[in-house]
Amino acid sequence: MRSTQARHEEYFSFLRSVSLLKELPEEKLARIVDCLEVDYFDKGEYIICEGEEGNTFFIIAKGEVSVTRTTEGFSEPQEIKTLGVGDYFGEKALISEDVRSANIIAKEDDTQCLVVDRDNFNQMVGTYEELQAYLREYVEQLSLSDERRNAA
Ligand code: WNU
Repeated sequence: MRSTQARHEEYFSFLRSVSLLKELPEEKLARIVDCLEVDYFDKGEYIICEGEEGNTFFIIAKGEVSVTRTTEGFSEPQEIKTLGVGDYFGEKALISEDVRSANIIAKEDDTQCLVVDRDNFNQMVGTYEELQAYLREYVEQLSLSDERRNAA
């Protein structure tokens, strides 16, 4: 059995490598590690379903996921992109206070995600204006590209 200490150090250094979090001070990052949950998904499993309510933010620690979304003119949701280790998702529902705007589907067995709940997400970004501004801008861009895709 791996010690709590070892687990803590492992996730701490992993989170430090995530570009979004690289500026966070040590104690902030350590707090996030304390509050993390790890979720495991098999290939084809839905991590997020479009249209559902969501209160969590995810960081991929292992594996790959596919992002798909309902698109005008297609009967099936269309793949927008794939994300891998160190990428994150689920920020949009939290920031826009809206339902999930896309599906996230595991592409591999034993895909692992670090899960941060809304309160801890708010604590994480809330005190950092740059981080907040960055994510808000990004989320706005996502809405625009969603519209563009549907108009195409
Ligand atoms: C896209 N349109 C929509 C991605 C991840 C993080 C950032 C892009 Cl900062 P949610 C579904 C999630 C959504 C996003 C993610 O899917 N997503 C997209 C798109 O073109 N969502 N509507 N690309 S990957 C991605 C930017 O995280 O958050 O809570 O759940 O709506």
